[in-house]
Amino acid sequence: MPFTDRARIHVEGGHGGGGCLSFRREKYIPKGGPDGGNGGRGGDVLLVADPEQVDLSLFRHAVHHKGRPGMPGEGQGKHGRRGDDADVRVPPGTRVSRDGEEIARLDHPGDRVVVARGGEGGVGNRAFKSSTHRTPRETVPGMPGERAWLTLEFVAPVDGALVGLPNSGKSALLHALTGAAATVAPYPQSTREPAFGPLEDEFANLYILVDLPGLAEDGTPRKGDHLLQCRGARLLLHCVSEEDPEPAADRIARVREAIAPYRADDAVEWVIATFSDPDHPPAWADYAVETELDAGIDRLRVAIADHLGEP
Ligand SMILES: Nc1nc2c(ncn2[C@@H]2O[C@H](COP(=O)(O)OP(=O)(O)O)[C@@H](O)[C@H]2O)c(=O)[nH]1
Ligand SMILES: [Mg+2]
Repeated sequence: MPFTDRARIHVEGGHGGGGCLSFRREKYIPKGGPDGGNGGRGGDVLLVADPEQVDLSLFRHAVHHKGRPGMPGEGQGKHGRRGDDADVRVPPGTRVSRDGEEIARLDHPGDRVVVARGGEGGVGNRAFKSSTHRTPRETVPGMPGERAWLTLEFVAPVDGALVGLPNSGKSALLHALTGAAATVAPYPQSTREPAFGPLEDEFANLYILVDLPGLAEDGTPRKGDHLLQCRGARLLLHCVSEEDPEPAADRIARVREAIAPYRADDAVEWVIATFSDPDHPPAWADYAVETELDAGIDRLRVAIADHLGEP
């Protein structure tokens, strides 16, 4: 299943159970009083942050989520049971919006939020009895639950993100830094999926890096890009190939513009020259690597860990 960081789901609270119309029937008592009970409330739909979920791919097929209906009231004054809630499990790091407005964030495991309330249960005829109204026949039906279309957005908990144009050496660098196997190939757009890799420092601290292949050659986001994942990163490693004949400044500007809407405002960006010589980095770069020769990788790894390890 491809990595999924956006989903649309429909949620609907359970219908409230109906109020009951009933009169007591007992032997030798011809006209028993009203005894219809109330209906139970419908179940709510909740989103629950569950660390076992790693993305939103479940919701490619599971679109509709409903609370269970409340049970109707019964005779002998019995109230209907409340409908069960529907717990919809999302990965921690999920934001929820409705009509373009954020309504909830589930950042930590166990966070939960009601997104559609179940309908109120109805009222049975017993509740309408009074000294002047001894045989009420009125009842109130159960109410429908709330419904809504919601947009879910998931940002994976990463520390750093590798961004850049196709063929700028992102996947090769992720592999060199973390050992994670992202597809490395000498043709653009060979990878469509973000790849995650753990960078380990000398104290066995782990920092998660993600390779984001979302940009096209011209710097525009491609369909199915996962640039949203930039938002989680505190450090952006902007890979720029020194082999490319187009001026680096132009390419750098293009990528910055493309990721601007997604990146966290306080994220730090480093320009990493790839296909380069770590001993003679170009003026426009913060770091330089020659990934094929494993040159400059250790220095960069230490710098990344130092930066991310700062409180
Ligand atoms: N010589 C050299 N080749 C590299 C370097 N970085 C990447 N490559 C090669 O360039 C091609 C594209 O790299 P890749 O990591 O797939 O680029 P991506 O599209 O940004 O992920 C692959 O064949 C890599 O092996 C580098 O620093 N030096
Ligand atoms: Mg790649």
